[in-house]
Amino acid sequence: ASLETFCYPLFYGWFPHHTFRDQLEGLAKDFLKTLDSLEAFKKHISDFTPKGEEVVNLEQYFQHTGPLHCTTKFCDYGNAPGAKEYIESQIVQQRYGSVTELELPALFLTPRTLGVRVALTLEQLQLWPSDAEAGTTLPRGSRGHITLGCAQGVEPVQTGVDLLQILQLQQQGREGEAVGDLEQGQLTYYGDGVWVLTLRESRVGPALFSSFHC
Ligand code: ACK
Repeated sequence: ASLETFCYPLFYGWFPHHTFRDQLEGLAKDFLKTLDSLEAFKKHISDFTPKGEEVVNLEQYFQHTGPLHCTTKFCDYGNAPGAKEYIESQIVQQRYGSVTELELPALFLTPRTLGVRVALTLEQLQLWPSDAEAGTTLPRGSRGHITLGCAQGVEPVQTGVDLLQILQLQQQGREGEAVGDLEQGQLTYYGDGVWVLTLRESRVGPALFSSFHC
C-alpha cells in the first residue's frame, strides 16, 4: 500500500474554532446545571440511575475526550465502507482545510449521550456520506451532531444513533412533554430519559473541515 493509503484518517469532520468550542462547552455546562435543578428532571432521575440513587452529577456522568467535532465520514483508517471513495473524492480534496459556519439549533441528552444537533447547509451536505441515515426515512444530514459527552462505557458513535431515534420519534408525531421555557430555549421530555432543548437562538460559529488520525 502507498504511504498515502497508510495515512488514511479515523474520520473527517468539522472542527469548531476554539472560541466557538469554548462557547459550546459553556452552553452544555449551563444546560446540565439547569437540568440538575429542575423538578421535572428530578422526577425522571431514575432514567439515569438504574440502581436508584437519588442524586446524579450530570457533569461527571457525561465524559468527553478528544477534540469536539461534527463527524462527516467515519473512515476507520480506510477500513470503513466507502472510506476510500470519500477520501479520494474531488469535493473532499477541494474543501479540505476550508472554514465553514456551523448552525446548532438544539441540544439533546439521553442516559447514554449528550450532544448538539448540527443543521447542515446544502453546501455542507456535499461532504455528507450517503449512508449516514441508512435504515431511516429521515432527510440526509439528519444525523449531523457534535458529541459533547458520553456515559461511562458508551462509545461516541452512540450520539448519532440517539439523535436519529429522537428525530424518528418527532417524525412519527410524538410531541413529547413540553417541560418548560428555559432561558436558553424550550425543553421537551420524550420519555426514557430523552430530553431535547430547542435553542431560542441557534448557535452559529466557524469550523474547519479536516481529519483526525489518532
Ligand atoms: O461523536 P462522533 O460523531 O461518533 O465522533 C466519533 C468519531 O467517529 C470517532 O470515533 C464517530 N464514529 C465512530 N464509529 C462510527 C460509525 N460506525 N459511523 C459513524 N460515525 C462513527 C464517533
